[in-house]
Amino acid sequence: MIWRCRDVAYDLTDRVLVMGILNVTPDSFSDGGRWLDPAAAIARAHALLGEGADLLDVGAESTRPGAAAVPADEQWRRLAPVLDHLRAERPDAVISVDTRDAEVAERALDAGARVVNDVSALADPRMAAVVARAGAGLVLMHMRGTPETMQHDTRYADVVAEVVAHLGERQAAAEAAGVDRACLALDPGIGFGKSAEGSLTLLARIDELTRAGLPVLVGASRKSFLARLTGHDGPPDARVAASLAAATIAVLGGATILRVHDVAATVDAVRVARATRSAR
Ligand code: HH2
Repeated sequence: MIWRCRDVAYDLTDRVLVMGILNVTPDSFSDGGRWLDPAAAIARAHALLGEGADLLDVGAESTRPGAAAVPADEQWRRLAPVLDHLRAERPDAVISVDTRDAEVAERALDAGARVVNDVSALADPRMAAVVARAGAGLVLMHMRGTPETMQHDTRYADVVAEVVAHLGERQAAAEAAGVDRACLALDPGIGFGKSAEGSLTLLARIDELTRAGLPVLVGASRKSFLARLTGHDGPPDARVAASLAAATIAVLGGATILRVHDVAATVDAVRVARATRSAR
């Protein structure tokens, strides 16, 4: 299985990618404000790459429950110095931009990004064309509503069936707009309009998403459903062990891209999970 992101083609037949999270935001749920200063963000990017991140997901808009949209200009003001530095210092590093805005995606692709991570799965009508033109990788994530409204109703008749159907429809829309199937990855959107039980069910049945034959990305890192399970209601960075358990389960279920805050620890967990999968 190949995932094509411009000039980079990942063979995910026997490989799991670790995507390190870099939130250049004042308000992200886990690390808000820590990397808003460009110098701190750039240092963090180098650290994540040093820990073994295969790619970096750089975002300038928190999508935690209840968060309001950040205007494209403000997103770009936060992102530009970080992307410019990375392009100059680490042109080999694969950068994903976490945005719902085609304008931000376009600017980031012009600045060397190779992936667009769109948690709205093409809500912006220009997004597919922007991605297609660049031949970039595209992550299509399931979310019901917007970050502002998504937790209002988290009931589903069958959460897995709804997510699979929605992502299938979004995949078809992306392809119809010219995005190469080899560039697509699917994501169930853990915590996006889901109850804790819904997130757990999606993780438990992640193999049902892999049946589309596309790479599956899982973003469970430090999310609140893990705190519900462990009973620890401390800060999100106290959820590392629980996140590693979730990462391991995702890999055993066939996920091939993990979006995480704790890269070094996840790289080790992935090695064990992958070896176990191969030893079956
Ligand atoms: N989760 C978050 C943000 N972007 N993208 C994908 N594809 N999948 C996810 O699960 C996902 C995502 C939320 O996590 P984080 O970036 O740490 O927080 P915030 O949205 O508050 O910045």
